Amino acid sequence: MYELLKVEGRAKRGRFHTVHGTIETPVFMNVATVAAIKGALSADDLHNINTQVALSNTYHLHLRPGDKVIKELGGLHKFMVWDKPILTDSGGFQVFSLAAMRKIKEEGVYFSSHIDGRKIFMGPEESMQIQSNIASTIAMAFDECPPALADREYIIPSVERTTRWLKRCMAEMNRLNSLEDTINKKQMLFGINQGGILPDIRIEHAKVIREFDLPGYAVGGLAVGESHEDMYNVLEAVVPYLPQNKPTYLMGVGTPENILEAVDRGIDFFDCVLPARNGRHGHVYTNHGKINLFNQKFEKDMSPISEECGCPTCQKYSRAYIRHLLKAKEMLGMRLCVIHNLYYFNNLMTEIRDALDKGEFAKYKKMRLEGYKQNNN
Ligand code: PRF
Ligand code: ZN
Repeated sequence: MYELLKVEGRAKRGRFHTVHGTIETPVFMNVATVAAIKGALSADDLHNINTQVALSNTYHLHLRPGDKVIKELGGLHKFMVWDKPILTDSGGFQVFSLAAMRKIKEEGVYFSSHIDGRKIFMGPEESMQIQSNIASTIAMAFDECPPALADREYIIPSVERTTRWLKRCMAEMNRLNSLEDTINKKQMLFGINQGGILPDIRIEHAKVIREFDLPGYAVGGLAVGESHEDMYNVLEAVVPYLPQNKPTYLMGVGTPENILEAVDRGIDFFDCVLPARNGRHGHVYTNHGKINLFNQKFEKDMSPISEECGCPTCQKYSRAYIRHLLKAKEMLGMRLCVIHNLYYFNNLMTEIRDALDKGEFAKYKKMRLEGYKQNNN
């Protein structure tokens, strides 16, 4: 259940109640694709950096260790020792981006595993069954994310199929939630809006799926290679057609700039691999742009990554030491950078929520965007 606490323009400050606790929105979900945050972070680390939601993946967990194994062991929360909300992506997107030899049919997608080449079929029912076995808090609908440059002729039938798949997801989730041995009988399903960068198709699709009265809706199919301007235009067009009294989730986005712009256009939930991936490469975020810790100029720099940062890394460690660890390929170097970066994103969302609470989001957004543009590192 979503409480809309405050609005400023289209920006929303909300609170989403789940069986695994309350999510304050806007929120950045921390990506744990294979039930692990890349960079050797533990569940304790996640608590220490104020993570609210972990995001995991149907496709990856189905392949390894297997969703049936996770179910037998009591579900993903118990398995990864994380008691707060978990959102699972449906597998559709990962099949399209990772698997080889995929074939899309009305019933679902046939593909080969990227791990051992084994042939696999996944349709809406399979995706729901896997997510039910994993027992995530929020399950995502099984959709098709069309390529960035797909034309109308490709997108229209694809979106229509995604709608038919959504109906099948709903029916299957209802069935699974009523079964005796289902771990999370209150699992929630979010629908996914598609339609490429074509506003009319986006709006038409939003009108259809909002009638399904799901607990939340995502905007998928963005950040797949289109310009930022196209992405913001789609959000401006489509978000007004998604329910304001429910969470909206922009899948796979993005940079701090993207997040500020998308919050301004009515988005509540975000996720992105960027902070963890950049952290593993020694690229760390500050209020004045990203810095590359491999840079020679940090060799003798005993200051923290950011003087303004409250993260566990910045309380103790210097740029010079972390740079040394990274160059020596010591795992601790990556770990300290990922901890800082995820904290940075989580803290950005805290600041966004505080600004919305005070009715000062516009001012906050302007201040941050100016800081990023300066890039005085
Ligand atoms: N669909 C699903 N997962 C996703 C996307 C999508 O379109 C995207 C697009 N940015 C990221 N993750 N199911
Ligand atoms: Zn820090």
